[in-house]
Amino acid sequence: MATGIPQRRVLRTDIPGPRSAELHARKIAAVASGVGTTLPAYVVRAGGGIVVDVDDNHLIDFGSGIAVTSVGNSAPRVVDAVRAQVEDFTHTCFMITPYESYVAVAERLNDLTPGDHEKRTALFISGAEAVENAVKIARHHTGRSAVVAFDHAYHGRTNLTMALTAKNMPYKHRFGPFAGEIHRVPMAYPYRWPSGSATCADQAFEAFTTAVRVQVGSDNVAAVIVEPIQGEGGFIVPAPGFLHRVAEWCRDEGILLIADEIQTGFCRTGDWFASTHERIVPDLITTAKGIAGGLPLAAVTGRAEIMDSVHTGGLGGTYGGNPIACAAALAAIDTMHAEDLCGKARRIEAIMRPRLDTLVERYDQLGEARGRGAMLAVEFAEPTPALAGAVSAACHRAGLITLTAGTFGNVLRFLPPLVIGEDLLTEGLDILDAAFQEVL
Ligand code: PLZ
Repeated sequence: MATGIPQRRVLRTDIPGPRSAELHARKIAAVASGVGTTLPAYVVRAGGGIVVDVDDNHLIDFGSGIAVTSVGNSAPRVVDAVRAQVEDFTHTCFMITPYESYVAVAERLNDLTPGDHEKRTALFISGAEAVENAVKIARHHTGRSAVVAFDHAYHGRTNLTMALTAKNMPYKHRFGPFAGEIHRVPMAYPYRWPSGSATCADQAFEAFTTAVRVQVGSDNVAAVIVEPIQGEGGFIVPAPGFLHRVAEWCRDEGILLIADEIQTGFCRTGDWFASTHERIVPDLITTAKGIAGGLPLAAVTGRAEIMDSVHTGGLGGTYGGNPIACAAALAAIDTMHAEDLCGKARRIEAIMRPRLDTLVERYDQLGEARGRGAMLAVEFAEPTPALAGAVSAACHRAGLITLTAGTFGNVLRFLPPLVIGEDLLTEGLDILDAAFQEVL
């Protein structure tokens, strides 16, 4: 790894340290309080598995900025590509005078996403914007308006994507009224399925089809949108076979299946896309986050006949597929190939998963460990955020960046950069062990 940052944890002050505390006071005075901060250690540099703060603490990164820096922060190929692009031109607007890198990103996505049918791609800036556009395209193509989303879903913070998102606090509370024609159905969430995990897939599928047929009417439904592993909802891996059956049923009913792979995509789960594990070939796929090594880029990729049904000029945006973000994406995708980051994600799982299973065995308060590749989590049995928050805070104090998630805020989730060194990964897991000992 060419990052110049030594790949080891160094604690020089409390976390956060005094300089971070000063900056945080400025943040509180200047930044809208609605914009929260998980760990107020202010960053000056980052690379590989390390984040360096203003007090020169070197923190171990188990968050990747929420699954974004999968190739590592300032990954060498990304830095070179961005630098070269910034010197050539920074923006023309692809809708005005186009450039090759946008086309090349579309070609790569058409090639990498599941299914060997003909595809087209449109580029955007944020994940939420990609989801909005996938819904626009699905409605336009089908001439139907209803959209079905799942319990525990997260799809963004814009008006339509808030409506698609399940959880009230903090995402939706007092931000309504929300976009209409969104219908919610149960997710096959094995750990919390009332009659137990064995019956989960069958019963959830039955509940899904009944709700869509009886309450909405299949003919009215443009699309079903689903995260193949639910991210913010708590790294919920659907009961085996559930999504495959949903996909087949949708196809029979003429309903489009949108896979939101914004958090799961680009090697995170040990394959290019998590849909592959679920044996589904979505009609439309939304991507963002890991796509461009930290630059803002998002995409909708889908069947050519669906994507091309929209009239010219119907899709776009000033910055969508910005040339710097496209250069970064091409370099990030090259890095994923060259460094076999799908293999690295599986290796991370092989190291982390037994350690998480041991925690579950050791602590009654933990319900289960789950996830795939480098998208792993433990869920506390109690559906309240207290313990996950306390363990996460203990990790932060010890210099390990961890995140929580879950409808009940009771899930500790781990999203290390896929390039993280194994020593650092193990050290992070030791810190996690110690944090459990401290709190429980
Ligand atoms: N779809 C599956 O995970 C973003 C949200 C963080 P944007 N998840 C992180 C927060 O609290 O705002 C996400 C996602 C899935 C859509 C999105 C939205 O992507 O790039 O944040 O708009």
